[in-house]
Formats: sequence, C-alpha cells, structure tokens
Amino acid sequence: MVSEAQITKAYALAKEAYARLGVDSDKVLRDISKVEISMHCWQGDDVGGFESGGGSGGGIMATGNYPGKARTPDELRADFEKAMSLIPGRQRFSLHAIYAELDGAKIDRDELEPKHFAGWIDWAKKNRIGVDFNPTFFAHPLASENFTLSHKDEAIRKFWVRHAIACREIGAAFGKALGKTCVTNHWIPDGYKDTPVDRLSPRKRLEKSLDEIFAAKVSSKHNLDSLESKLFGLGLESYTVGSHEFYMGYCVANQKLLTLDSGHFHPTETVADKISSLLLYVPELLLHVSRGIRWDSDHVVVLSDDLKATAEEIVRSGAMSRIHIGLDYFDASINRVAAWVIGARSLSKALLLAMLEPTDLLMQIEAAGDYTARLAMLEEVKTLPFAAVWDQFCLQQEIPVGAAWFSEVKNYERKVLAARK
Ligand code: RNT
Ligand code: ZN
Repeated sequence: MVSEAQITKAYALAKEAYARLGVDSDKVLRDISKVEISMHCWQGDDVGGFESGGGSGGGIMATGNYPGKARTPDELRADFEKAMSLIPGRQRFSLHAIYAELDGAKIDRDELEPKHFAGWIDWAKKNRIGVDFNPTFFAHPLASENFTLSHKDEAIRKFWVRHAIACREIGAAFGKALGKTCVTNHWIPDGYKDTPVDRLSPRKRLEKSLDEIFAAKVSSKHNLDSLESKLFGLGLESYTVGSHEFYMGYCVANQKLLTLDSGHFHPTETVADKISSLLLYVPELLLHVSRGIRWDSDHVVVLSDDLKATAEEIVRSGAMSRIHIGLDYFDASINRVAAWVIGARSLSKALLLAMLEPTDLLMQIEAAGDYTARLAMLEEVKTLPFAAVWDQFCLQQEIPVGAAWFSEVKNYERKVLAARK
C-alpha cells in the first residue's frame, strides 16, 4: 500500500508541475473540498422506496439482482453512511417521495407532509448534510396510464398537482430544518408508446399543472424547483410530453431551474455544450449526471470523456454556485454501495481535473487565435500529474486512497449486506 510519505512527496512534485502553468493546486484542493455532490438515494434500493408494493415503472427500470439491497430506511441510511466514508468532499442526499417513513399508515402521495420525513431530517442533521427532494410521479395506480400532470382526467391531474405542491412544502421543510436550500426536482414520465396525433393538448395540460404547482407560495430561501426533460422512456418511445424544448421554454419564461440529465438526449448530443447557453437564460441548473449506454440505461458514472467535458464546462462557466450537481443512475447488478462510491469518486475526479486545468493560459492562447497551440496544449494538459493531486485530496479528507476503499465495501458486504435476504 502507498504510504502517506509517498503521497506527500508525489503531491509536492505535482504541485510544482501545475504551478508552472499558473495553477495553484493547494487552492484547488481547498475549493473542491467545499463542492457538494447530491447523491441519489435510489441507487441504494433499485428505485424501490418504502411504500408497500413499490417499484420503478414510469419508463425507467433497474436491472440486476445483486444481493443485499436496502429494505428499510435504516438500512438505506447505514449503507449511505458507509458510502460517504469512502468519498472525499461533501455530499447531499437526494430523496424521492416514495422514501417517506409511514410506519404502515395508508397515506397517499397527495397527503404527504414534512412529518413523514422527520426521520430523514434527524439523520441529515446528525450527518450535517443537505437534502434534495423529488416528487414521485411513477409506480402508482394513478400513473399506470403513463399520464400524470398532463392527464386528461381532471381528477387524476389534480391529484398529481397536489402531490407536487406537497413535495415543494416537504422540500422547504428540509431546507429550513437543515439550513441548506433544498432543490426539488420534478420529473414526470408522461408520454405515448406509439405515435400520437395530438401532441399539443398534453403539453398545454402540463403547462397548466405547472402553473398551478408554482402558484403555491413556498419559500425560495428553503426550496428551489427544477424541471427535468427527457427524450423517451421504456414503453414511451414515441412521445414525451415534457421534452427538452417544452421545459426549456417553460423554465426561461417562468425563471425556474432546469435539470439536464445526461441520459435524456440523443446519444450524440452532449450535455456539456448546453450549459453555457442555458446559464444565459435560466437562473440555475441541476445536473443529473448519469451514463447511458445506447439508450438512457443509467449505468454507474465513470470518468469518461463526456463526464470530463461536463465538469470542464461547470468549472469554466465561473458559475458553479448556480449549478447543482447530482448523480442519477441505478445498477442492481453490482454492489450498490460500491456503485455509489464509484460514481461519486469519478464525478469528483472529473471536477478536480477541471479545476486543475490551466484555463487562463488556454483562454489566452485561444484569444490570440493560435488554434494549433490550443490543440497542442489541450493534449499536454491531459497527462499532467493529476493522480498525485487526487491522492492528496483523499488523504486530506481522511478517505481511503486509491483502491483501498474497495476492501472496505467488501468487508461491509460480508458483515452487513450478506445477512439481508
Ligand atoms: C428518469 C429521470 C429521473 C429518475 C429519478 C428516479 O428518467 O432521470 O430523474 O431517474 O427521478
Ligand atoms: Zn434524471
């Protein structure tokens, strides 16, 4: 195993290499230690939640049957605490409405209240983490026709409007109790499997529902609302009511936050390129960092070129305070604690890489019109001694360095997860 002295020595050399290009790596380490990553609760139990008879639906699907998934709120919390102990930097926890603790009571989604999340509030306080929130517009009998906020049946549409308002209030309760603004992300699955004739009416109904939802007064100090678009879903291949154009228009017109999920666009489109445009027109962004393979498959995030490009745009924008960074994937075929850790460490690596970029230098070269030098430098930057800075970051944060985290997950699997049937 690498010793502390070796890490420190390698870091000292790396620091010099970055300094030669005008980058202060000590400052970068201070800055990145303050960045919060919103971790999605639903990787812990395959988007199950704790309602009786829960399950995904709504055009999303976790596949795999790796043993040991969390079955109760306490198990989910314990698993996530394990994951947090293996990820450098700060985390938040993103909860869905179906993770309410109802103690067997029959409370429908439109009747949810902050008190049903009291256990989560206490836990978040104890762990000093912020919480983000998500209304759950799927896995429910009133979502079985694949229409919720855009349903033509007024009673069903209103049910979901009430659910969304309840969730905004729960979000605000989290924000207030924890002293950290909650971002409530609204994603609906609504759409058609096959080609529709009337594309407009469901969108008009969605617009009306959103207007009703946001007419409810909820403190923006404690809760911010973000709207997530999507290209298609399983069984909803032909038409999605909440498309990118729909929400982009709505968010610009109504100054709401817009959510960009990396799996929700045509495979050759990149989310990275959208950030600089959208920051001109919407107040803030929420990123659902995911990894689609061939489709919106929600694979565990890895340090890919796409991820690096997204992190570069986040950092280069100079508007990190307006960009909320969340993870969104669910792989049930591997250890779920490891899935959290791998995705979060990869995202954190991408952010660190981007923050270590000699951006000023690259900008000067570009401004001077020397595109040969730009390409040459971008290639050289790729092999700067990043790994030494990453190891130093983990060391400073008292998090296992290198692959050492994995044996901790394996121990946890043997001691805790294996006992779950
Ligand atoms: C679905 C969306 C959405 C969900 C979560 C569970 O395609 O990405 O964000 O993954 O709400
Ligand atoms: Zn998403």
